[in-house]
Amino acid sequence: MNQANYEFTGQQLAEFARDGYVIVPGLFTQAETELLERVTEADPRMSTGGIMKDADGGESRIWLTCAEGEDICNAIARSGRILGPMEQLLGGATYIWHYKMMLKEPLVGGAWEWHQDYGYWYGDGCLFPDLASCMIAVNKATRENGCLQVLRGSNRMGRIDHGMRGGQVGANLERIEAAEKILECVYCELDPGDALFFHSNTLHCSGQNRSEHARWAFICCYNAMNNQPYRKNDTHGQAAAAEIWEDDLIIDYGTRQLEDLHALPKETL
Ligand SMILES: O=C(O)CCC(=O)C(=O)O
Repeated sequence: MNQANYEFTGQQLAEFARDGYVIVPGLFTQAETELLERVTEADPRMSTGGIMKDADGGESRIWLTCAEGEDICNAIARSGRILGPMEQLLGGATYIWHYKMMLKEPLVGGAWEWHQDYGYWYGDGCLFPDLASCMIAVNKATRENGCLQVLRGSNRMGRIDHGMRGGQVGANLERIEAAEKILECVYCELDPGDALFFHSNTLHCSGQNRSEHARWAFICCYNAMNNQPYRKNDTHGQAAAAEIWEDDLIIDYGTRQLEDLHALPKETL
């Protein structure tokens, strides 16, 4: 895969409209994915993140930002391999809503409740569900270490009500149970560098990580330019439409970032 100007085929676009997700194997190279993993390990803000408890007290970690910068995260989020398909999926110019590292550590990693991302982005003032995400596996994601699960076709249900569950926002359980009876639950097992594009109304969740292996995933989320929140939002959204950056910048910025992180005294991080 690994092409700068990647575009979804008509078949991939039809699959996304029908199923609410598309998996692209090997969208990012081993070198790119390993570098992202090493930058994450070297930057305690990223590798520690904030703790999100699931309903059983399991702990997932999340580092989320929409900060602009000449770094590996922005270079990936602006890669034509994601932005090309995103513009197709969202019908034109898009901007980075946020990007985040989702960390489930071995043995202790927590679950994510069933939810639609638009379940809470609606609350941020976006009038339309014209947002989508691209999850990139940093290390191998399996059923055992809590890979993402999606309800195939749930993107066509429209937005359903959400409420608090544990420390997380989850979708209405009665609706989930009814949907589970008629929609297939797909375990999205991914190899490092594989990408999962999913719609903001696609119901998704993930299980706890009781395995010996970490499950880290980098997720870039986008909004259509013509769907900016009607009220001010300090947490999400970069200022301008995302432009495609040169592909080489992923390795260039990542390498420089890693060197800078290694050069910094630990207490300054
Ligand atoms: O990392 C996970 O397993 C869940 C991610 C997720 O649900 C989200 O980003 O909306």
